[in-house]
Amino acid sequence: ILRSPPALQLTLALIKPDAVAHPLILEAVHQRILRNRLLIVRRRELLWRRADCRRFYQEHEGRFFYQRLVEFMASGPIRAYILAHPDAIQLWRTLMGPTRVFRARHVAPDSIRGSFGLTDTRNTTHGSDSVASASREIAAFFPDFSERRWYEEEEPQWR
Ligand code: 3AN
Repeated sequence: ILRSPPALQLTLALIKPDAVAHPLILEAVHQRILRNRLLIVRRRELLWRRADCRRFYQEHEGRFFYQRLVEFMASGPIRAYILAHPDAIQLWRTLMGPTRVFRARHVAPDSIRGSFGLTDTRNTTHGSDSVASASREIAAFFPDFSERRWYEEEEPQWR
């Protein structure tokens, strides 16, 4: 029986400056993306300006770690991906592990953050937490990207 494959969901993944600065960690995180069958739709490396960090993390404005987070995310190159998978958002968040590094090391020691996270701020990766934030975050990093055009013109080769 031929069944149509499930629709692909998109998520935004970031590899943060702590990991981009270390080629072996950068490569290890990239391999986890491939190994777990996440499809790499787009990818770019960039240096983030502070103003863009502030906007991206505006929901955390006022939290004790906000300034630290903005300084850190602008401190060196980051890598951004659009990833696709039927369950991309949840799958990538599971691969990342918990936000807090102490928790990550204890409850998910083999996760990305459990393996490579340095502190609660320098925790290796970011992933969108909902469909709404995925589309907002994808637009922030890939302003020319159109999900509809991708789905119609490029995605069919994967179906
Ligand atoms: P996640 O990245 O797991 O979705 P958020 O959205 O709550 O977590 O936090 C965004 C980022 O803010 C985290 N990735 C981390 O770098 C930083 N952060 C969050 N909570 C803390 C904390 N308690 N102490 C320091 N930094 C934090």
